[in-house]
Amino acid sequence: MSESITRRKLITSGLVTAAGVAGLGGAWRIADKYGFLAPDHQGILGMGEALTYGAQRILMSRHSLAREFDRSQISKIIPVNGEPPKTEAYQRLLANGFADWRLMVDGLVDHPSTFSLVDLKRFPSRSQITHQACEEGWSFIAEWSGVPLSYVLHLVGVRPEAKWVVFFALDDDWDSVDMPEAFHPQTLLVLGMNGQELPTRHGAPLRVRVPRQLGQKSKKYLSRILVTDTVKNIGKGWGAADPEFGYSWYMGI
Ligand SMILES: Nc1nc2c(c(=O)[nH]1)N[C@H]1C(S)=C(S)[C@@H](COP(=O)(O)O)O[C@H]1N2
Ligand SMILES: [Mo]
Repeated sequence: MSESITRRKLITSGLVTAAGVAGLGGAWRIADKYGFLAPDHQGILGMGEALTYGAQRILMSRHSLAREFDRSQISKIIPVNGEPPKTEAYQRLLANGFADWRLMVDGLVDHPSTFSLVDLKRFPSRSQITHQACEEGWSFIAEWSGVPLSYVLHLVGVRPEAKWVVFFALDDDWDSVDMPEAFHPQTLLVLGMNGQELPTRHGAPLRVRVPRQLGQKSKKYLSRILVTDTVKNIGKGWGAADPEFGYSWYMGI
């Protein structure tokens, strides 16, 4: 039955119609087949999350850009969410100016690699002034500079079967994005903020900025980037730590 609903039909008539035609279970399999299923879907009960993610992925171009602002619009007051990791390991890295820190990039790539801060600073850099909104209700505009994630992904050579890019942080937080988000031109590995080195509390030595999603997705204190075709074996298998605390995996705005 699912074969009678083509990708084109799914896009023109929508997932909800597909659910009507094929039943929820059928719509499910179709959404999964075409990559519209968020990793935290949790079966039929999580249909709402899947529909939000699927619908946005259909309606918004995969290449739509987050708004960029002028220097004059940069916020004077910049809030912070959370404290830098208190672990001894992080404190030691910090004390040494992150000279011993490495970013590991591995998984479904041709050349698993580790990069130092010096390596990353030599790569082509881009700056963007974007809005970061926290789910708690505050937000700010800042200038972020760094290396497009796509540059690093091209360097290590992502295999065709890869579906997700997972970020691991030094405070044990973790999260993931799909391939359109990972290769999106505004998805940045951030080394600097408002013309300065990235401040400790904003994620030094390296954070990611995913400006088309809520601040939660922009993980700080990165240590590893894993390219994979499944997130089922990480944590509870919901694509990020946040869904374990009741948030959705997809944070599109
Ligand atoms: N590693 C890590 N990254 C994180 C968080 C965190 O607790 N740990 N908090 C997230 C949340 S909820 C938000 S809103 C933003 C806040 O970024 P800021 O502290 O630079 O304002 O960072 C995100 N990245
Ligand atoms: Mo947040």
